[in-house]
Amino acid sequence: MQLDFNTKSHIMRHLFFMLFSASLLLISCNGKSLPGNSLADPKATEETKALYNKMKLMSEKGIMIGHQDDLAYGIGWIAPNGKSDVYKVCSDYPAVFGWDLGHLEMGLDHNLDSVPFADILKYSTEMSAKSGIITYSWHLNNPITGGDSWDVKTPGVVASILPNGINNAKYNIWLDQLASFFSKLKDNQGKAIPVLFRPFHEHTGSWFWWGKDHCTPEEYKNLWVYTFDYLTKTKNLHNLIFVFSTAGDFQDAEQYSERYPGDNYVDIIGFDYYQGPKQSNEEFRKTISERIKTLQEYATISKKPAALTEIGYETIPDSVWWTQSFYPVVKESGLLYALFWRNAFNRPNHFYMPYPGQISEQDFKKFYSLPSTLFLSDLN
Ligand code: BMA
Repeated sequence: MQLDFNTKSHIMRHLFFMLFSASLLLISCNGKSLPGNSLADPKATEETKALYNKMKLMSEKGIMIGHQDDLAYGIGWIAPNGKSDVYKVCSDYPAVFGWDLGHLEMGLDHNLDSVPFADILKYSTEMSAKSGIITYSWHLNNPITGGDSWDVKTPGVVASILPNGINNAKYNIWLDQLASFFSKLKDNQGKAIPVLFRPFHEHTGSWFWWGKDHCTPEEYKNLWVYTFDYLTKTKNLHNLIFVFSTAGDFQDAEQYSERYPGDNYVDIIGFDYYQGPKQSNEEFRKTISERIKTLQEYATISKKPAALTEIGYETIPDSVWWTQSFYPVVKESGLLYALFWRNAFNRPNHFYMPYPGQISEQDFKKFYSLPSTLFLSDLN
């Protein structure tokens, strides 16, 4: 077929654009090749740096699969009478273990989902010794009302805990409680265990007191920087990898980063996203793919690796969701990990991972066998 000059130059432009986009994608997928992407904490321990680098290297092999509260409870069991729904289905543990520190600030023994902090410490130590990645979120109470994270009736909560705010001293005590927990994370040689810390998440929504409608972007950023400085400088903790995570409601990179505190305070960027009960698989794939694309654009700008910091489809009502809906959107995404939310023992139909007999069990086994889905045994 003869091509005229205009058509050829159009094809050349197209090819050039494709090559250019592909190289951008490669750069953003390959944490290693990004310049200046060391940890935000300049005093981070060698083990913390090693973990961060390992996570980025692993993302070249595939995506690490995580589960919230995996070892504490599941469908029909609570520890010590049972273990990991993920293990029961595929005879391997998740690569990433999520835990929540909500209520630690109150000096309580159990977190807001009834998991003893002593157990969280034990599981974190055990699993990091097996190369598992530990990540903590923090559904902290409302320091003004004493209500929970979802208590958004009183305005000005964030401002009240910042320096010169009436609750600043209280917030410092809360951070002391958190720091005391973090300082107990020690390996068998007495070295600090590196962990991911993801505070003040989903702040682009307004359901938590630190959310969009309850503080200004400046106040949110100040809160983040204050927390970072307090833990790393005042408390001298150098085993933390800081994860910034929005809700899944942003339209572009500008909106995504409106409350981003700065490259010197963040190590990993991400967002939380769930397939809704009325959302079709097609709609889910389309929306989440767009969000991941935007996230990776910002990953390139900020030179930070990216992750799906919370994800799932409650009750997994689709028997082939893992291989047909979730896998296609993440398989070439370059994301570090995807953390699936908890299999609640105390809330019927609040689960995000299969368990024996659940309708997506067989599909999850196929998903597990794919070379680019990474579980605990892939990390050694
Ligand atoms: C939410 C739900 C709640 C839980 C909270 C913190 O998404 O799972 O039941 O208390 O996370 O883990």
